[in-house]
Order: sequence, then C-alpha cells, then structure tokens
Amino acid sequence: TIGTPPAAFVPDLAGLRRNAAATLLRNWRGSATVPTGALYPHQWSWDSAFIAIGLAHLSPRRAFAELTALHGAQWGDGRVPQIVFNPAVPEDAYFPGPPFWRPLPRQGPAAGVSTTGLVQPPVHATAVLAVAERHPGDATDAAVRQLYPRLARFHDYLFSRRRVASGLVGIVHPWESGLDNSPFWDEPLGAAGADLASADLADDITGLRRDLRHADAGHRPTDEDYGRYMGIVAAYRDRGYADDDLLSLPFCTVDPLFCALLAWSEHSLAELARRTGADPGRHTERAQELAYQLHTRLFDPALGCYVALDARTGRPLRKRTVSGLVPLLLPGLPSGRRSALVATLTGPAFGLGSRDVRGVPSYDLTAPDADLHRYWRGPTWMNTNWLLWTALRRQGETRHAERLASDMVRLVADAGFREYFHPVTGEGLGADHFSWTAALLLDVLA
Ligand code: 9YW
Repeated sequence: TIGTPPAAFVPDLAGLRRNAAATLLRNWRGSATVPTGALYPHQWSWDSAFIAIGLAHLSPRRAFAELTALHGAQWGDGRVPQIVFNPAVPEDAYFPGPPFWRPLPRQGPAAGVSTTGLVQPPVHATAVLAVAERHPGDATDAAVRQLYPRLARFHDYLFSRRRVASGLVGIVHPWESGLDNSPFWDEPLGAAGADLASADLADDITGLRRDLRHADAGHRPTDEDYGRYMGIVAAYRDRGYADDDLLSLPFCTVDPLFCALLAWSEHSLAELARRTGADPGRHTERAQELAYQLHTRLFDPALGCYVALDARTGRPLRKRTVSGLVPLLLPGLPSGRRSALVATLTGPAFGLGSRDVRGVPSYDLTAPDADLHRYWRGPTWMNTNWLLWTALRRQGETRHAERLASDMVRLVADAGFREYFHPVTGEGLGADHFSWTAALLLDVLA
C-alpha cells in the first residue's frame, strides 16, 4: 500500500502563546514566579532571569518586579542566592528547605529573609538588558538605575570571591552549575565521596526528598547524588559560607556554561552602566579577560567543545555536555571556534537538524553513560536550547537557529510546557506547567 505522507506540522501559535502566558500567570505568587507549583514552590535565581525574558513580552513591569524581588534577597557580600524561600510555604514542602541552610551568616541576606547559600549561573544582567531594550522609556530607565548597582555587586562578588584556577570563576556545588547531575560532575563527586564520609548525612534521603513525590525516580538525580549534594552543602555551611580557600571545599570546579554566561552578562552590564551614566569600561575589561581565559584554557579540540575543570586537581573533565557549547554565545570567538562548535552541535553527539533528534540534548547521545530520561544526562531542556538558539542567531547561523526554534516549538506543541523532554521521542518529562519553558517559548515566538 502507498503510505500517506505525514501531515505537515502546523502549530497553533496563538494558542501556544496564550497557554504560555497562562502558565506564567498560574505560577506568579504576588512578587515572583515559582518554576512550577508543587515541585519548586519558591523563587529560583536563574529561573527568574529566564522568566523575566518571557515576561518582557507580557508586562515589563512584572519582568522588572521578578528581578527586583530576587535582588531583595541579595546577601551583604553581594551573592544573589540560588533559592529565595517563600515564608508562606511550609518549611518541609521542599527539600532541602530553610532549616538545612541555617544558620545564615552575618554577611547573608537581610534579617527575616530566608535563602540558600549558593548561587546559580548569572544570566540576570542579560535578562534586564533584554527587557530594557524591548521597552524604552522612563519606567525602564528607573528600573535599570535601581537594578544596575545590585547586578554589579553580584558580579563583583563572583569576580573577587570565586576566582580559582588563575582568572577563571569557580562554583562550589553542582547546584551552582544549574545542571545538577551533569556527567561533568561524576568524577569530582566520586572524589568528594571520600571527603564526605564523616559528614552528618541523612540516612533516609529517599524519605526526605520531596521531588520524588512529584516526579519519576528514574528521571531524577539518584539518592547517591543527593547524599553528596547534602554533604557538600554541609561543609560550606559549617564554615559560614566563607569563600576563603575555596580549594579546601569538597567540590570546586570551573564550568564553561557558568563562565560563558558571566562573560556575556558582564557585556550586558557594560551596556546597563552606559545607560545609567556609570563607567562601562571595567565591565568590558572583565568580560574580555574572562572570555580569554575560557577560550584558551577550556576548549578541547578533540571533543569539539568546551569542558569543565576540577579546580582541586587541575584535571579537565572531558565530556561533551550542552554546557560546553554555550560559549558560542560570546562575541569575538577565536578563529575557527564557531565552525568547530557548530560541527559538534550538528554532529552525531547532539544531532541538531537530524531527523531523529528533538532540540539539543543535554548530553552526548553517543556516550555510553547517556540516559535519555534522566534530568541533565540526556533530555532536552528549553533554557539551554534558548541559549543555543540565541548563540546561533548572534553568530549568523540563521538556518541552524531556525531549525532549533522549530524543534522547540514542536516539542512544546506536542508535549506541553514540560520541565524537560526525551531528545528522541519528544516525550514530556518531569514537572508540567514549567515557567521557563513557557517564558522562553514566548521569546522564540516573538
Ligand atoms: C533543585 C528550578 C531548578 C533549576 C535547576 C534544576 C533544578 C533542582 O530545578 O534544580 O531542587 O534546585 O536543575 O537548574 O533552577 O527549576
């Protein structure tokens, strides 16, 4: 028999936009947006930046409110915390909740504000600039004047307190990378295991974990991962979240996505400085200096992407993860770098443009330890896809950018506003009604 050709895919764009807006409205809690209702009932740092990029298409006022609320929890030392806990939510609704992070130190948030002691990738200055560029006017100028000094203090903290490995900026926990169980961290976490043997770890991690009540255990980090996550936090907490002698912590690495987003956002900060009459020069210099270190020390020509570094041992962590493609965002790439990254992106590891792959997976599909259902070890996520879509457009790779945008739209049209997606079947995974999926889709559709 003659097969019927597959029906052409015609997404209902107006319906998608409407549902994206409804998702963001549903997750708004009065001053900020939760990533998704039951699983993550507080405010997360880099989620809020992505959410603001989407809110820019609905209400610039709300976009600025989102980031103003986040910066209201900024620590005395400048760090912008990974999670701002909502005091109206029961302390055991999320694990590890506020009690685990206490005591917060003197250089912590204002009295009465409850947060974690970690940070997340700094994409906030870029988000503020994106909202500002879309909505010129007095209200925007006022919001930028208010936010610029806070953004600059966060970056000052990172550049001054988190410098490791001569000039690169480090992270002290897998949660700080935003890609918690990325294969990058297997080796340093394995090594940390020994250091953590004496840490006061909960013996019933499964019982404590709230995520397992809302998502399939096979799609989440393992209990062993969680045990180590808790141990690493405990070591940092017990020294008052002090950043002296970072290499003596059980985990200290350099992540290409974190450094690339910091360099990119530092360029955005230069533009925000210009708008407020402050000196853009120091931001541009810092951005260029960090990018130089990233390009010369973290690119792995044999893998065709950037890799992470274990700052404690100096060893490169040689895996192909989506984080190692994100430096494609940066202006002024060394010669040949753009084509090398695009070749990796469109080759068998990530499969952009191939018939069998949906969006850009979080990890090398050809790696023996890829797990296409498990969180950051294979599935396709909208935030990293949005970063690469933006990168491809900035580098003039229009055809690849268009293909990626259509994959993103199709994934959501087929499976909904899910937290992540199976990179081959497109099956929706993790939570539903996920804020950054909705927000970034709005931006792609704009
Ligand atoms: C956690 C909220 C966060 C994201 C992270 C993602 C996950 C687990 O969810 O973290 O419990 O914090 O890995 O990038 O910000 O969406």
